[in-house]
Amino acid sequence: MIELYELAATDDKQVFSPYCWRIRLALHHKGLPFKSIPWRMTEKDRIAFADTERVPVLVDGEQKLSDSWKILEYLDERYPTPSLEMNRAELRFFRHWTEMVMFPGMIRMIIDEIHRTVHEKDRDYFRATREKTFGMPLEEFAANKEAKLEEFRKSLNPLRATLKAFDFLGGSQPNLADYLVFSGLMWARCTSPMPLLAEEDSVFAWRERMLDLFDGMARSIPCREMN
Ligand SMILES: N[C@@H](CCC(=O)N[C@@H](CS)C(=O)NCC(=O)O)C(=O)O
Repeated sequence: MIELYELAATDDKQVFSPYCWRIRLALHHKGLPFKSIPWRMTEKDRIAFADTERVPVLVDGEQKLSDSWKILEYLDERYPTPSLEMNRAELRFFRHWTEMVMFPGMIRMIIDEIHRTVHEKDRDYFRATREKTFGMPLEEFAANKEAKLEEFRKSLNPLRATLKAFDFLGGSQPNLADYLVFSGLMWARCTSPMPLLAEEDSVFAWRERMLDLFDGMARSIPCREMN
């Protein structure tokens, strides 16, 4: 069976990495059963066999793959039906939009909460590496959440406008665009108590539909969000 190494909190079931969520959703989309292997950031030795220090890592027989992007390409080539249904240029846009606009907009509100969520053995490592990256204490980086929330919600306007006309970014059914964006929202939902979406928002309604997919798979994951 396919094995997926995923970043987990103290609870093995609380998987929260947006990069791992992409793969988890793609596997469900393709109806491929897999075994989730919970992993923590300080367990580099456990994924060294795939020549990486980061998850996701996917093991499929002889194949040992890292990097969410390479894994998605592999899955669509090896298991073409049902397809993830996007052409490569569209896909690239959604990847870059999530990684360059959405994730940076979110991390400035949730990084202190991610620190509370990670497994206790990862906490010092997480603080040290992220404070080095951002050049300031996590709490300072995450200050003024309310003002940032307004800005973040505005950044979702293109998504909002699209979801007023379609149930999913893929049209009547979800495709990889939906999974890429939803994975980012799962990152926040699993790690932060602050609701990022207002209940009357069309993005909220879409997220509800995404939470219902695959028999409520994403809804069943332990989360910290309060709505
Ligand atoms: N470009 C990589 C990024 C993967 C990544 O950054 N994974 C994080 C989890 S969200 C990780 O493993 N971090 C370990 C660390 O920071 O040491 C991908 O798309 O797979």
